Amino acid sequence: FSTSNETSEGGICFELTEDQKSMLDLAEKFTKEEVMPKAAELDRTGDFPMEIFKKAHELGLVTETLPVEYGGMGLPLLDHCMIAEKIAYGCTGVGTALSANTLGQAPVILFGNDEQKKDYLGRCAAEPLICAYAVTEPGTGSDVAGVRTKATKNADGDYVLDGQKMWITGAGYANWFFVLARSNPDPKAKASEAFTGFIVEADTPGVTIGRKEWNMGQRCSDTRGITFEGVVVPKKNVLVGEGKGFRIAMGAFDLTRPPVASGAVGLAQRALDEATQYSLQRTTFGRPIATHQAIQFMLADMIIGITTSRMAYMRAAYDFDHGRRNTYWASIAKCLAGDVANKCAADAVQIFGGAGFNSEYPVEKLMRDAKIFQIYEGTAQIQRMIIAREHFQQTMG
Ligand code: CS8
Ligand code: FAD
Repeated sequence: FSTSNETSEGGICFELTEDQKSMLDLAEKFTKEEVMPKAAELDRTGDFPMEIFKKAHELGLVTETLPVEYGGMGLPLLDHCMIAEKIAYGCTGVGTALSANTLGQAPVILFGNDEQKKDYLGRCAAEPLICAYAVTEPGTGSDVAGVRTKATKNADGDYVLDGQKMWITGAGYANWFFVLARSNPDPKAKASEAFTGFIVEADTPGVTIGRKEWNMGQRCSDTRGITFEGVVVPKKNVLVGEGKGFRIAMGAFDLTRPPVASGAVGLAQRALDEATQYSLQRTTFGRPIATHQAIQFMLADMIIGITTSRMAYMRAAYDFDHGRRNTYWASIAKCLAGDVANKCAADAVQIFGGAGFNSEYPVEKLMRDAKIFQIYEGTAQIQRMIIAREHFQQTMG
């Protein structure tokens, strides 16, 4: 990633560059024209937003994080986060369907060799292809070291995968997967040495994709289980080397938690805007509800949450773009933005009163869509656990 948003003196700079402004204008226009008009229908049907994905690909709105040498735009993570916020404003179901590609690509962007990047990132840049990140299993989610999918070496030095994955975003449409598997059966082996990360072609014999899961919200985003039975993966598709998978899986989160946070901010901003408009129109006791202090305070709390979580994701992305380990800020941003999005959506429903509980109005969907931001990419509890660990590490050296 290249860097931007630095003053020549190296101080703090909150100004956007002209390139960033025009990219964000493009993302906003795209959201208004392509995402918002279709969001309610996609929520009802649960259909995967493939047409939207294809248009976004044409405009460079899903390839911006890919390095230039492999056909992408090589934009900083900060830019990707701000674009993701714009799209999430329109619909976080669409936002997740589009952004999940970055999660699938992250292990390859960060740890792939030239040949792997050329093939797997190159094809995503050239064509509107979906890829997915397959780590979670039916028996383990928060505890990644509990992954049981097995990788065994065969006589040719290739690997054979057996196991099951669950809740994998984009699995039904993916062209390839990042898969984390246990390659060292010794239960005493350290997590940082026991797992291997693989790139797996979706059409490899033995890969079976499960049914689409019908979730509470973000319904047009595709979520499925995957079964691996005797799936042979060539050794050239191992990322970095045997035993390096856990760190790869963790490193990917450092890249993807900031944009997940920015997606949550997009949803929270939408909740604020909807609630503000409604509060100006709806009258009770002879005046707009916007004039009641209780309503104003709810709006003010939304604003406080949105602006601070926006700054947190920007800081997390900025550190990443400057080559600094951003685990601490990525978890702060993801945790704060997830909680803020849920509070904002719930308060927007409150401000709408009875209409807020009804599916004809937009805020009911926002509340359903918000919940997942406290669960996926590491739950709110796991983010707090990471923040506390990083805090003690920094404190104790
Ligand atoms: O298990 C870890 C964790 O992060 N759990 C949460 C799991 C999670 O977030 N899952 C998300 C799945 S993907 C998803 O939901 C997609 S949503 C749809 C797409 C949306 C897009 C819009 C944990 C709890 C942090 C780790 O727990 P432990 O087992 O206790 O491991 P540790 O002892 O902390 O670490 C073991 C070794 O790994 C090294 N490590 C840890 N973190 C990092 C980072 N970078 C590099 N290395 C790391 N961040 C650590 O140093 C340890 O190495 P040692 O060699 O042992 O010292
Ligand atoms: P569990 O780990 O069983 O946790 C259950 C509860 O216990 C949670 O509240 C959790 O916070 C709490 N808890 C667990 N451990 C602790 C602890 N040590 N201290 C305190 N509380 C704790 N995964 C992928 O790999 N790829 C994807 O693309 C993907 N997409 C997803 C999309 C959706 C819509 C969903 C629902 C999930 C997705 N996931 C994906 C999985 C997601 O990351 C996990 O669901 C999540 O990490 C939590 O894991 P779990 O469901 O197993 O819950």
